[in-house]
Amino acid sequence: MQYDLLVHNIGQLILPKETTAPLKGEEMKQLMIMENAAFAVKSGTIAWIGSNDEATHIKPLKRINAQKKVVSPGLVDPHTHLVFGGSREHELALKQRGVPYLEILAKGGGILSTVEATRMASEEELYEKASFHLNRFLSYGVTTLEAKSGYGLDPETELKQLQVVKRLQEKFPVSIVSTFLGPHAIPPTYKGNEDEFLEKMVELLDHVRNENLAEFADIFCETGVFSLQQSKYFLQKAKEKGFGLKIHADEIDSLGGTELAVELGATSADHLVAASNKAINMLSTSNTIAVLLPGTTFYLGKDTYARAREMIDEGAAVALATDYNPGSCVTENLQLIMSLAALKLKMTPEEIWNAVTVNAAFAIGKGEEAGTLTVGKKANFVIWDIPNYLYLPYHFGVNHTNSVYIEGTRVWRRNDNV
Ligand code: IZC
Ligand code: ZN
Repeated sequence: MQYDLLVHNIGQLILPKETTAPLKGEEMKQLMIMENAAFAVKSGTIAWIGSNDEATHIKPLKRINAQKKVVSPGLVDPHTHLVFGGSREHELALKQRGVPYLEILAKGGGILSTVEATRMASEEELYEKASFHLNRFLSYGVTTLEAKSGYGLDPETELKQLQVVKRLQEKFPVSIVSTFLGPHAIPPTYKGNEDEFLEKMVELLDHVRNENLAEFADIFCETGVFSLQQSKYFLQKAKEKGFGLKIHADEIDSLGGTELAVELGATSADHLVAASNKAINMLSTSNTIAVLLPGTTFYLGKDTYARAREMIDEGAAVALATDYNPGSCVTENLQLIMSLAALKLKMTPEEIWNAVTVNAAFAIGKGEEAGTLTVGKKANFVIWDIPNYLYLPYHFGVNHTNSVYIEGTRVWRRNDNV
């Protein structure tokens, strides 16, 4: 076959294991890699994978010498709040004075301040701003990500956000999965009438579904936001209407959102810092993926992190994400999250790579398409400026990306002056 591209002289090719379900427990502890590898691309798709020796017989149209570097699938970020107006740098001083996240929200700041800015912004402004940050994600090696709405809290603005995601999907090579997070906070005008607001968001689900604006539905189940009962009501309705389910669960208080996620067969339960023993046990016997967000715990200045070790050791599937948002985790750097996972969640490098590739892809319903490098899959990959896969979480806070390819085409490259 005449291949378009051959990537050869790869020191370590991170595959990871091809699977039809997320990697759980013990499976997460093994990372499938090939040493001295090569692979070929035809029409944007991986067409051949083998040893560097075998590759000497291949005469492609174009070749890339990976110079013994590490190559992995494009990273997958399964939890971001990509589209929003404004920023909240003024809240940093409040945080330094010890004002809790939920108190800032209760006083009309936090999420509600971003809601105001998002309502004021035009669709064009939101699109331009999100584009800038999406490109930054790409520079960190992310080729697939999830993007949530939730800064509108009214039909018009929620749809404006989802429309921006749709335009980004059409315009950018990055693959974007859209999530409707209408019940992200209670708008001040509905204080005391929370159920009425929730009903409005349930009604909006139909429109979102009919217009194909989101694949997943999500809710913020937390003290002072939505109760466990309200979360159950909303997610059940979303399930009936054909949405995949996600939930912001047990981030600050242990309300039982993780247990609810398992009961409803949610694709993922996210945060889980305060998840109970029972919740961890339930996760381990389900296919609901624990999406952990250690950047958020770090940014909120908390000492207690999600119990990743217990989750994995008991047999759960864990993925990692940035939670990129203007309030509780302001970064697009998924590589930094990988370091925090090593340092704070005590995850091993093998578990971490699985958590940002194969498991992250399953956490957004993209397990068949993204997260692994196999013959037949899209040639979305990253060449890393690191000597081996252990190195990435170890050397923290910088960008190790050498170059990023989507469907065999280079979409980002490190400037040699950096
Ligand atoms: O804007 O604060 N936790 N939602 C739930 C967020 C954090 C985003 C924000
Ligand atoms: Zn979030």
